[in-house]
Amino acid sequence: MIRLFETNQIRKVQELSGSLWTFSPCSGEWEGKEYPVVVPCCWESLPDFAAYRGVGRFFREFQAEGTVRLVFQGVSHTARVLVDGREVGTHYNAYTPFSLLVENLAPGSHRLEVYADNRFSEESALHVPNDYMSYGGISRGVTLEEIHDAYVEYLHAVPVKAADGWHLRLSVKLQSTAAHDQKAELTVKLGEQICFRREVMFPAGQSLLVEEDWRAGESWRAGENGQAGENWQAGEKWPTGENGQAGERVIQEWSPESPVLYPVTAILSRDDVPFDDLTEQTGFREIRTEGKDILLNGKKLRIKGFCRHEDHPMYGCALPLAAMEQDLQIMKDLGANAVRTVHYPNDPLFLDLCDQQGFLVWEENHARGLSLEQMENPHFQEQAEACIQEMITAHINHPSIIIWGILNECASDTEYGRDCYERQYDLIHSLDVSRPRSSASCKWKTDLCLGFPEIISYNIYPEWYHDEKTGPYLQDLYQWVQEKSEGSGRPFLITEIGAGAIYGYRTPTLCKWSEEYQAQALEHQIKAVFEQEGCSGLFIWQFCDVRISFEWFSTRPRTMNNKGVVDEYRRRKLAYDKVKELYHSYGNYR
Ligand code: ADA
Repeated sequence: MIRLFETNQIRKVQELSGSLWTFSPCSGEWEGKEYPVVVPCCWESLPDFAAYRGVGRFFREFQAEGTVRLVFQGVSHTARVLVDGREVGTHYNAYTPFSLLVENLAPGSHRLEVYADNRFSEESALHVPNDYMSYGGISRGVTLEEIHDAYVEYLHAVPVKAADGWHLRLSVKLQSTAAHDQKAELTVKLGEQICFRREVMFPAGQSLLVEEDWRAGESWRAGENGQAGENWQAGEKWPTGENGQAGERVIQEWSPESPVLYPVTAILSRDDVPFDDLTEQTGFREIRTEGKDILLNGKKLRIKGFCRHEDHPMYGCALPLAAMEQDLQIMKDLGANAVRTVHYPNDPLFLDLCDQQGFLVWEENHARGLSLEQMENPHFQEQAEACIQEMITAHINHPSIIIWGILNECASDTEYGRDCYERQYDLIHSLDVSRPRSSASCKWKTDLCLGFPEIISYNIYPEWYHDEKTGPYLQDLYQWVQEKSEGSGRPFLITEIGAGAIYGYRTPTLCKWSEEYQAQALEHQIKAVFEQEGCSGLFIWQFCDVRISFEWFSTRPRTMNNKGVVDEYRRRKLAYDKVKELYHSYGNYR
């Protein structure tokens, strides 16, 4: 399963994941041996490969003819893709999607091979030995699409609240695969309501961006026959007028309390015969900052969040839908309303779950704790920026995403680092101005980048890495930010706070690593953050214990990051009930 809704009614799409492939390691003791695996799959899930770092080959057959588009939601971390033995493309970064066009396939069976590489090297500036695991494999879904001589590459529908009601800023990227110029009709619909229809001219083999501002106003009319489209997801009856004809409806806002989603579809046709389409979902909600507040639909938001890695002892980073939903259920049970996708863009299925269930998301590009030297890697800028580009292009429609983050705990205290932050913030704005931007800093009062983002965010660990009391420590930082830094007057968030505990380690000595100590530290930390005037909330570090790179063993018992409120099997630690009580005692708004 790739998405929670049907993305295409006309374009033929075949899912290649969710089925058996063959995996074969390319080095080591078992080189060349073949294993059946169900993709998505991290090879660490296989008994012999729990610690394999290298290249792995995944292959299977598929039936197709003509031009096809292969879409990979994520291969960890570097992919080389071959069809019938011929290389058709490569991609770097486990956490962003990519697609490849393969033309002129003869009718019949073809072989798809994916070489996934999870080694660390200078070529990989973002996947480095780190406080989380860089798994190996095809970690997210794969599809095969049948393409005609032109197709919709993406459809962006960004809601904007204006004085005259809701607007949708629509951008449709079209791609021609033909050797000659051609014409087609492009229609974009919200549900069954046509937003616009227009003739488009494709220069041979080129792409085309069609943009339109569609005004929904306060109300709008449903389709002529009064029916909802087949993709209608809002879970409610489509409005019909008195005689069963089209009815009037008021746009319903998306919010945590009422996460209403609307399907948006782009259709390409010729002589009224449709030949390609793409459906996305949107939610009408407004997220912006005003003074020191983050406003969701005009209300002052209180974030009660968790940092969550995509990590599971049985699946590595390739979590199946059921495991994703279980994580969401646990976070909701804990009283949380938000998740931070540390430290990379997430699987679209998880974001779909958040959209559907009104769970707020801070999504960030892939980077964790890179030093100045690591940021000076010649590949760093290009890889980090490609990640932003791919993240926003793929995820801009998710109403659950309310903040774009960049460069967690990187060298924001250096001049070179500052240039990188500025470029990346600018890049986000060139792609999406509808959401505030931020970065989780650990640079205390030496951060040079606080003038760029709309929201100032800090990772702090009082009562864990040092023993200062959280209240005064936070107050001191907050005052410095508001009175002496370039971030003065902006919203302030705690993007990490927490303490470690080894599941099952109980002791009345209240020493660090015990469940008792973690529960006490989190109680102090959460209360201090919520009591800090002007602070918009926090993301607890972290949701569950996660595996880390072996190189990080020295400060990490079990070579795990043990700051989860649940352990890696999602078993509750003592802190669970304390966090639950505190999170439930504060509402979504301040
Ligand atoms: C940092 C970092 C996290 C994690 C955490 C910790 O703030 O952003 O990825 O490493 O510290 O556990 O120390």
